[in-house]
Amino acid sequence: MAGKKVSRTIIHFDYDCFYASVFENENPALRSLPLAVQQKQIIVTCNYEARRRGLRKLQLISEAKKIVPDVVIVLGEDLGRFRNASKMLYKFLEEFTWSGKVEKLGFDEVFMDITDIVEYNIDLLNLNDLENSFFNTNRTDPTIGFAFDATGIAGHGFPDLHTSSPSATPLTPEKSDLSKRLILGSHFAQHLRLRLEEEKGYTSTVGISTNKLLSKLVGNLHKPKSQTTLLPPYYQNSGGDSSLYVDTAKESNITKFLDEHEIGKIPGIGFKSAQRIRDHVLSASIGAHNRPSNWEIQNPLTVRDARLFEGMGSDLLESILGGPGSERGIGEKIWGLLNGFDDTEVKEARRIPSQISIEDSYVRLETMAQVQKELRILASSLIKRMHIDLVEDDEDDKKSGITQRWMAHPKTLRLSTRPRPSHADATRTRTFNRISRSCPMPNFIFNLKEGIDAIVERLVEESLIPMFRRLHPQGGWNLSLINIGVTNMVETASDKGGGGRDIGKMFKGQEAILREWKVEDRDIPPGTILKDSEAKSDIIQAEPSAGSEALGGIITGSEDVIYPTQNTVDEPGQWEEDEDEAEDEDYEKCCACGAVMPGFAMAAHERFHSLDE
Ligand code: TTP
Ligand code: MG
Repeated sequence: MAGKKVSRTIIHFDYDCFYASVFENENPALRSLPLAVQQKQIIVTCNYEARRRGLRKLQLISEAKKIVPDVVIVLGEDLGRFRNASKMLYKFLEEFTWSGKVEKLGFDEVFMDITDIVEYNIDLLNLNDLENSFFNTNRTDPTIGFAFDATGIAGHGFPDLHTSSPSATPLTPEKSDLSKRLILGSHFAQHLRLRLEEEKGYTSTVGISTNKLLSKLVGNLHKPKSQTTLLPPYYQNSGGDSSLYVDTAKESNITKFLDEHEIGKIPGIGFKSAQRIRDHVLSASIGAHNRPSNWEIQNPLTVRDARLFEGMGSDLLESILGGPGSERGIGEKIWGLLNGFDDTEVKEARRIPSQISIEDSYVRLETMAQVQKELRILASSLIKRMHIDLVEDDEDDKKSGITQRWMAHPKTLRLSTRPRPSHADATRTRTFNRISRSCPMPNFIFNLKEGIDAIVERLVEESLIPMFRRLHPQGGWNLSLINIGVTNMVETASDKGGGGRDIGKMFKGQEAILREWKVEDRDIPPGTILKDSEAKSDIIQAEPSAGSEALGGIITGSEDVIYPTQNTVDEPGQWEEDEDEAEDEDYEKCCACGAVMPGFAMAAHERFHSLDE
């Protein structure tokens, strides 16, 4: 361990058959039945009773009914219940951290950095009586916590101590600081898992290690209702001299564990990057001529084969993956991931989302009347969502009659669309680009006295339609998606009694502040109001995004088909690199996770990947 920083203890939660569990918690009678959650014609997930009887995720409803005729099917198009459950569970876990470092990935995964709690409890260990240890979960009350046996880990380990060679020594706290941290981390993880099950009714699968990458991956080894700790020895350096990864790799369980994975399964290595690495490494041995399309996808490449390929390292990866538009330092980053190195922090829990956006996809949207109608629907959802996420009760202000206040003001309004390419430029790889326009947020949106309908009407007429016209100055468009979002959040002062906290006060005296939010009929030049992170995505910009045109194939009749899956897209999961790829006619492979499903299910699946709060 040549790392500069103290090694962290990170745990990763993945709730078991999440959507199905949400329904089971609403109606416990469902627990003992085979239960499947439907979106479109697909089972997006099913409970373990259904899995035991042969059903699986992303199966066609028609197939599922053949296999388990008495399967209970519930509709999962309304994402509200999943979002709420996800938030509730996240808040529950957050209560247990001291650092506040709890990060959601999508609806059903959570990372926690428990380094501080674990360190604190290591100091409390009585090395003479490890079997009767007590884990203190509350610094201010030494009686709160749980008893545990600190002579070994809770749950499974990798390598599996029961099946590996006799030379594999059990993990004991005497061995190293890392051993202690992992033992304590595993017991704390188990405690959280059981509390989550007992108090909230959700089972989960957990991974325990020293970074996000490893904890997420190692958890997958034992599902469901289980946990796995990646056992020492760990050898890796902290970056910089990347040649050391290979030198010390031999005895490391990190390498042993990662080496068996296909490179596309490593979070952080996107679909296209994985394809390029496969292409490079496999071409060298097989030869590049006459390869069918999708050749790289069908030819897996393990982390080991990539890592040990001649000349492999940051520089070679940079030459394979770098270039215009690529992330800076991509070679070094990916080389780190192949060696189990990931120094990304678990982000602190946010009270306020960094953006809120609502979108819907369409078979075809090609008249202004249709667009206007859709903008109204989306704007209404957006404003309701803003009220839920950004407005709180203001206990202090009962006298003035204003009982609510904005916790944050988004300063930018953004409209994005995804036009379909015309037939002439539609290609087999079907890359769809989003285009966007942004403008400062109009201040009437913050009015809490006026009804939502009136605000929606003004927003559509005064902001969204003018933005839309500038985004599509010429006719002849045909849209597959519209997204409206608010970004650039500015938190209002949280000290009670501070000025400028609610809109009533602002309307009275804060012209200067409001001026900033006034709508002007112009685009924001890059770098003025937007922060760096937003500047990247706000001005007209192309974002590659997975294709959904296969939807058109199964929906006939009205051309103005609106899907009931209108969606809140808050912060996209950070490990997704969405690029587009079409497989054969009936089935498509997801660019982000590799799941294969009928083409028409891809749009819903794509939105699933962009779910987050
Ligand atoms: P997963 O964690 O992939 O699945 P899961 O939690 O249902 O099952 P597991 O026990 O194997 O972890 O996804 C989380 C939820 O996201 C899942 O319950 C349903 C939803 N989902 C979609 O809506 N569309 C999809 O394509 C997939 C894969 C999942
Ligand atoms: Mg899950």
